Amino acid sequence: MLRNKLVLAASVMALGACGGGDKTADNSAAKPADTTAAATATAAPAGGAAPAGGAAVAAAPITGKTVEVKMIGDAQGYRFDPATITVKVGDGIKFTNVTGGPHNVTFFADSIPAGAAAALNANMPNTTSPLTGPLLINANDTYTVSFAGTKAGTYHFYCTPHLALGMKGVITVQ
Ligand SMILES: [Cu+2]
Repeated sequence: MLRNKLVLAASVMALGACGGGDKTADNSAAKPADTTAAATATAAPAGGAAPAGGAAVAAAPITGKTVEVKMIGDAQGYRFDPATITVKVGDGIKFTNVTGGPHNVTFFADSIPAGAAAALNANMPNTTSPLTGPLLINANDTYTVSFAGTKAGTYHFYCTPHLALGMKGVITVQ
């Protein structure tokens, strides 16, 4: 009995090891297909077809100043400080998790200038879904959004974990 268990355990371990190995093998095996797909995708725009849906908009780096905004959660509530910000096209905003995180930066898709979503989304690193920045878990974690290549107008935004607690703000881009 004991011996069978040991053999079984060894088999499971071996399977586990194989599983890891298979993963690598699968990745390798998938590469040729991926390369083909990439080559096809690259060839399509070269053929004159425009990239669909503006998905291929490139990130535009900050060319102007960077405004700092604190993300705070304390006895007085959850807030961006300042919550009303004015920048110019080309400027950026650096959000810093000061207290009470995790916080993030999410834009209301229906409360930004028409046609601005693709450029804004491209300027948001590591989005977890469209116009949704990653969670800043630790104090002093920062998240910077460039407004280069975006449109003038008002951009309403909020912190996903604390929206219900009123953690939101508005950016005016001139
Ligand atoms: Cu928050």
